[in-house]
Amino acid sequence: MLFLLDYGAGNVASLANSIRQLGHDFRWIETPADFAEATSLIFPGVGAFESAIQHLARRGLLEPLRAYIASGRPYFGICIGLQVLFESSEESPSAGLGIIPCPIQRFSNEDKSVPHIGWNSANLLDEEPETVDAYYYFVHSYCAKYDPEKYPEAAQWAHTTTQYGQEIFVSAVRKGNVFGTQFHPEKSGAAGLALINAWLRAPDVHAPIGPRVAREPNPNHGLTKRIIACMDVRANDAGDLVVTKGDQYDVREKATDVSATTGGAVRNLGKPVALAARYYDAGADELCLLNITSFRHSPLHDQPMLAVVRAAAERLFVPFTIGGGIKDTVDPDGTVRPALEVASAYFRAGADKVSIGSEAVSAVERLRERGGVPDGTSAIETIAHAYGRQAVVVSIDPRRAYVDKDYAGRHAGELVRGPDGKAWWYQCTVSGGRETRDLSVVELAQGVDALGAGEILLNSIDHDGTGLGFDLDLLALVKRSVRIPVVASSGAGKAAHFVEAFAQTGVEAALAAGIFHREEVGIGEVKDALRAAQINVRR
Ligand code: 1PR
Repeated sequence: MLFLLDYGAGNVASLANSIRQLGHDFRWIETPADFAEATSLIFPGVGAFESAIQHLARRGLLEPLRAYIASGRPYFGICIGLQVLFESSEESPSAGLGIIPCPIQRFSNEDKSVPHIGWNSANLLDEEPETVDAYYYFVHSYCAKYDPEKYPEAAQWAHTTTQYGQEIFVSAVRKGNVFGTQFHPEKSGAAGLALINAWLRAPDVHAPIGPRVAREPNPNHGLTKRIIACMDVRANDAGDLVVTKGDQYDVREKATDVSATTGGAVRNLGKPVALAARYYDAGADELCLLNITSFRHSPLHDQPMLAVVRAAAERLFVPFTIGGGIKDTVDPDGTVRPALEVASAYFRAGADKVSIGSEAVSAVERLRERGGVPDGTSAIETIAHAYGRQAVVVSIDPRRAYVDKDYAGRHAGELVRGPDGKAWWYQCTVSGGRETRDLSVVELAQGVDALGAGEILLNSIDHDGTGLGFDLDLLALVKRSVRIPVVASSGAGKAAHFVEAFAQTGVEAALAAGIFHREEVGIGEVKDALRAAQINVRR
């Protein structure tokens, strides 16, 4: 019987969905005794190394896991499920299982953004010449460096390697009964499903291992730029959850451009799960669902939204982010729900990342009041501690604040000047742009980086829905202010806009909504334009 090990933190729903999709049965390891019944085992560890080890130890599963692997029965570890095989991690004071004698180390952010998020190639070591296996989805800040001179025994375990920046790391291990991937096959589309299927069919095939020699990094790594489709979701006036889309965040139909019967109604562009499935089939690298009116309700009472996430997770085998209302909330009956609990509900339903908006602004305001010293209580910190920083996206909704040409106020150092002589700074807003704060986008971006966010989703209220292109000044400003990946958002009107965003600002991903919903531009068309401009994208 195949068993899955769920240590209680992280999205294991995706792997369960993939296995069901492939037509296999499985059971969950619930007690130490269950290991005895397992004839094969997958450990889909998502999250942070420290929480994983502590959860396993607390539930008495760590030693049975070690004994299971030593018994020679097939084991497949994913992400943290691979990392626990190693002796230690810079992420944690707890020791790993020590099966592979090598530490897990943090990527250097000298030459690149960390975490490493996105689709990268895995290169097989036992093929001649080293062949690219396929593109898989990675999301991690720590890795096992591939270094046969320093860690010769560990290098014997390496099955594939991957290059990020100028670092080469072990992206899959295979030896005896043990297989493990740093990437997430359950989130890697058709290539990932094929890999899981191959292991399920022959979990104990032992590949021969050839000699391991040091490899020189290529001038360019294989990480691709990501194209993300975003769905803003809210209840329409009939109470159904629909995908909507605003112009500069106004999602209601204008009385002038529609019939008198729909004027003023919430714009309805389709059903969230059906649209998400369409984007998955069209080759979207990621999807994003934003519950744009969640600030009005307690999201844990927002069962329709959780149901949407569950249904989408059954159909999507690429990562997806859920945003809106990720903050400490109080239920109508007075029950306090910490942000971590809200996020956990979404992760359990199948989301891979949560996106925090308004609460991130408050957290950075509090951080500034404390002179830049984090206190560990913000939603960003608590969720990143439990699930790893790569699971925490911060969605920023800035708006241009125009000032006189002789402005000398607090934000004078961050002014951007347009060709027409106008000057502005980018001011942060909350509650979908309804309120502004005396906080600039640079202060917010650097603050959330310091608090432990893994990625920034950078909207622009000025450009949203205009089709005029991304706000390149804004993207460049934020990109050079932080060391975490930045996702460009708002304003895409044609494929060339994606090319200019990547080429001119170096952002890691670009997101669009309106043009995809209205089928004006396809995801394939965007990728063709990027490929023609020599920008690496996943096929
Ligand atoms: O504050 O944590 O509850 O999160 C609320 C989330 O909802 C935030 O991520 C915020 O950006 C989003 N949101 C709130 N109100 C709106 C609105 O439109 N009225 N949508 C809203 C934000 C921007 C993007 C949009 C891009 C691309 N929408 O999601 O998809 O601008 O659009 P385009 O390609 O058509 O130009 P919290």
